[in-house]
Formats: sequence, structure tokens, C-alpha cells
Amino acid sequence: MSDSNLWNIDPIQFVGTEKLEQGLGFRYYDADRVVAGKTMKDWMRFGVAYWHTFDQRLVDPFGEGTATRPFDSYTDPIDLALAKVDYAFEFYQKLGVEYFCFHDRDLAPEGDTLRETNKILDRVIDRIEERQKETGIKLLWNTSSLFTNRRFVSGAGTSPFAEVYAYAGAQLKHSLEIAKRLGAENYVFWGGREGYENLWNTDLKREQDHIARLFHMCVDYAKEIGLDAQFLIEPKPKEPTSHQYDFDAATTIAFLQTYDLDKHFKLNLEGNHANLAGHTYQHEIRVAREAGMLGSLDANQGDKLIGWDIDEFPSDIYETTAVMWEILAAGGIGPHGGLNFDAKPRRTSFTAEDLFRAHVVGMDTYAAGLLVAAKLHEDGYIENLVADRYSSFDSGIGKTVEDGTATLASLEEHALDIPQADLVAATKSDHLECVKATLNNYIFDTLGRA
Ligand code: XUL
Ligand code: CO
Repeated sequence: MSDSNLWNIDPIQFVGTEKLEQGLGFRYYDADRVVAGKTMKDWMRFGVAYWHTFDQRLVDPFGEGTATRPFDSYTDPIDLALAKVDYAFEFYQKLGVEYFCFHDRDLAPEGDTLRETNKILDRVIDRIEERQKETGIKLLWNTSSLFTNRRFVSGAGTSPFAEVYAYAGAQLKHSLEIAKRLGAENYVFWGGREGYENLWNTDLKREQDHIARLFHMCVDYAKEIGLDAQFLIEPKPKEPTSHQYDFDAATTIAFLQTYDLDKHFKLNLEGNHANLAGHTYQHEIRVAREAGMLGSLDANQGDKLIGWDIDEFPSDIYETTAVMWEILAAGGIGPHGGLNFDAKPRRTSFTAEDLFRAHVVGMDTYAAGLLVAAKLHEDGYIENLVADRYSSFDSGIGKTVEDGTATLASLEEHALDIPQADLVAATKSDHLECVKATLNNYIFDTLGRA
């Protein structure tokens, strides 16, 4: 496997910062380089997304696919499905990533019944299992596509049609068996159509009760078959439905707590989804981290000028710095998490080589973000600034709030006679513009010397 050359490309190497022009080599990502006590590859655990990298034809809502791929000449769908596995594993090896992710339906075409579909799928799973054994490449997570096929027009676990719900459960059962067989580190649930188009014809409570039941069935079945993958829910506020139940991290955590599922699930957070919810990626990660619910990350970025989920490869150093700062603060990405490139090259960037280039840029931008974030943590710049900002809660009246002894009466006694001028004097400017400029300086300075 390792000396095959299906892609007609050499393994991607670390080349360092000699040249300014970015090509097919890593400037910053040096897999075994130790940063903040761990290798770069262990901090990030990069994954390749099967659906984008091997299936995506680079369509957009107005145009057909532009992608040219080395397996385009296959005409038989099953031959193609099997061949793609070989292309995929060579791709992971050439790029130097150790994880991959897939939906069941990314891998193989469907038959007429689920029994037939499972049979076709299992042939591809056999091939994946062989390649995993040969290469040591691991499954970061798998998932079930419960949104593409027409039957899921009104959802799967929240479908108003019981037959469709039952089918979804049956499909999930087989997907969990695959997770067990391939040793998945996590198992993801993204509710592609678990939401509504219109509230007037929707029984919101009944739909949420139904999907919670389905999640409990999954928890029970995982226990039954001895599957220890971490279960993850991936929030997204809209698209394809106009409102999705797993709107954002906070909403999803509340749902999990309401239905007594929070012990069994964590979150898989995605940059572009955060933006669609009106948040930054850092916000979503912070909310999950503080709640002990950070599971894994889908690495991509949105675009300020386009309102939909464009799944762009990460190239924004400010964002990757923020993400890696949170990950360093958490000590890692969840118990079994990684950075899965749920991303595709732009439609204009259509060659097979562009697939490698796009991943290289994503990995490099995260590696650069890690270097900057590690320097920030080493200096304690953010920690000190935040500790100072809240220091009035370390003693006096503030301390009584944090130790739980304050009451409205004690606050009144403290505040009743304080003159306005003293209250104004108790507030301090945060010099926010300088904080932002300091972050710029950390980026320029750290990478300038990387
Ligand atoms: C869709 C999305 C999915 C999930 C897995 O926006 O992010 O690809 O990651 O179903
Ligand atoms: Co995703």
C-alpha cells in the first residue's frame, strides 16, 4: 500500500519556512515536533472526510461539478466504491494523516432494501478493514446519512412517519456495528433534517421526545455490543431545514440534559456551523469546554460574504489560533477527538493535486495556530489579563458572591451609600484594541521565528 502511486504524487514532506510561496510541502506542520508537551500530530489528530475528499464533485447550488479525480474512469458503481477505498488509504498515507471519517452512504450505493444495501456496504467495509490493518490508519468517527435519501424528506428520528423512523433505527444499528468492527474512536450524529420547515405543522415536543428515544436506543445497543466509541452530536442551526433542533452547543447541551443523555454524549463542533448560528468557532468550543462536553472538531471555515455552509478549508490564522488556544486550555480535543477536515476545495480549484494542497493549507494553518497559542499560554498573557479583570471577586464583597454567602440584603448593605463616582472608579478600561494588537504581535512574532 505505502509504495502505491494511484494519485501520481510524492508523499508530502515538511519543508519549513525557507520559501514564501506555498506549495505541496508543510511550512509549519512537522508531525513529530513537540509543542507544549505533545507532538503536533497528537494535539491535532487530523482526519480526512470521505464525503468531501473522495465523493465531492465540487457542485454548488447553481453549477455542476468541476472536480477531476484519478478514479473518474470507473463506470461500475461497486467497482468504483471498492477502488475508492484504495485511493483513500493512499491519500491518507501520502498526506501523513492517521484518521478518517465517513457516512455509511459515502462508501457504497444503496440497494432496494436495507438488507441489500447492508450487503453491498459490507463488501466495502471488508476492504476498509483490510487497509486499516495494513496501514494502522484509524477511524476517528463514522456516522449514518439520515438526510440524503428521499425517504428522509421530513427527518429521520423526528420524522412524522413511523416507517421512516423504524428504517432510521435499523440503519443506525448497522452503522454502530460498523463502528465496533472498525474500532471507531467516536460516533457522530448530525441531525441533517432533524428540525422543521414550519412550526404550524410541527409537533415540536413529540419530535424531540422521539429522537431522544432513538438516542437512548443507540446508547443501549452500543452497550449490548460492547462499542466504546464516544457518542457525539454535531450542532448546526439551519440548512437544510430552516430550523434544526441541535441549533448550537448551548441548545444541544440543554437537550441532552433534558433527556438524561448528557452522560453518554459530547459535542462535535464545526467552524462554519458556529458562524451560521451567529457565533464564532471559539465561542462554541468554549461553551462545550466549560461544560465538559468537548468531544471532537470539524475543521473548516465560513465566509463573511456568503450566507450558507461553504465548508472552506481553514486558512484563517486568527481563527486557528483561537481554536488551538482553547484546545491547549482543555489539555486536548475531548477524550478521543481530532480535527476532521469537513471541508472541500473551492469549485475553481478542481484538480486532484488541489485536494492535497487544500489539506496541506488546513494542516499548516492549524499547526501555525498551535505554535501561536502555545506561546500565548507559555507567557500566560490571556490568563493574566482575565485574572486581573475579575480580581475584584477574589476578596471583599466579590468573594462573598463566589463563596455563596452573599444575599440581596448583604449586597444592599454594601451598595446603598456608595457614591456614583466611586462606582465609576471601580470599573477599569480593558484596552481592548491593545489586546487585539497584542494577539497580532503574537502571530507575527511567533511565526516569524518558527
Ligand atoms: C453538514 C456536516 C456533516 C456532518 C456529518 O453540514 O457538517 O457533514 O459533519 O454528517
Ligand atoms: Co461537519
